[in-house]
Amino acid sequence: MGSVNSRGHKAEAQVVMMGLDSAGKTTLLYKLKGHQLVETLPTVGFNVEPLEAPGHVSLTLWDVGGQSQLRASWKDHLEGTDVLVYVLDSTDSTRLPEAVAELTEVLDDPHLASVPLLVLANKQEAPHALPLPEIRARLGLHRFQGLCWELRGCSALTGDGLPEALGSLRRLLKSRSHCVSR
Ligand code: G3D
Repeated sequence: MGSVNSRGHKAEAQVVMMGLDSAGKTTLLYKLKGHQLVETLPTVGFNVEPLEAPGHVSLTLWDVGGQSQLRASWKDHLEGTDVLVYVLDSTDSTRLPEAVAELTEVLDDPHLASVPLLVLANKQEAPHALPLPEIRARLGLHRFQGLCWELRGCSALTGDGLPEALGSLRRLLKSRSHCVSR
């Protein structure tokens, strides 16, 4: 907490957003910032953006999966993370097991042991998107029941669910001092 983000604002919260490539992290970031949708390029390494939510929120984006060298470097940046946002592609049931395995691996990191988690099931507007209850079941995070995590459906494309996701983010930020180790 309290670091200076890429525009020189004092960040009040460090949010790390992770997910497999193509989950929609970059699109989400720009939608949350109220920007026009942009042609996205694959995220290489990480982006840091101040998010204009109440309080300056610094958002760092990481691709996870298939990049073992990068993983070694992003793990160094997890210290000081206030909330972890994990983005899933609801339309890609084939890669869901991979996404869940990566999330499980991420959550094993000691830097994230008591960091609240927001899972965003993105691309919910797509006709073949997996419904939220199915995603919840396939996440297998019931062992974290009662701990600080939430699952939300959203669409970075239409913006549906994003106000609720920001509400969850704020709630999780507030509750972070009460979160117990997973
Ligand atoms: P990443 O940053 O996680 O790698 P991107 O993902 O933001 O680059 O998005 C990957 C692709 O998913 C992009 O499509 C993007 O338009 C699409 N996408 C992102 N969010 C949504 C969403 O909510 N709904 C749908 N239907 N698509 C979404 P392309 O075609 O450029 O690869």
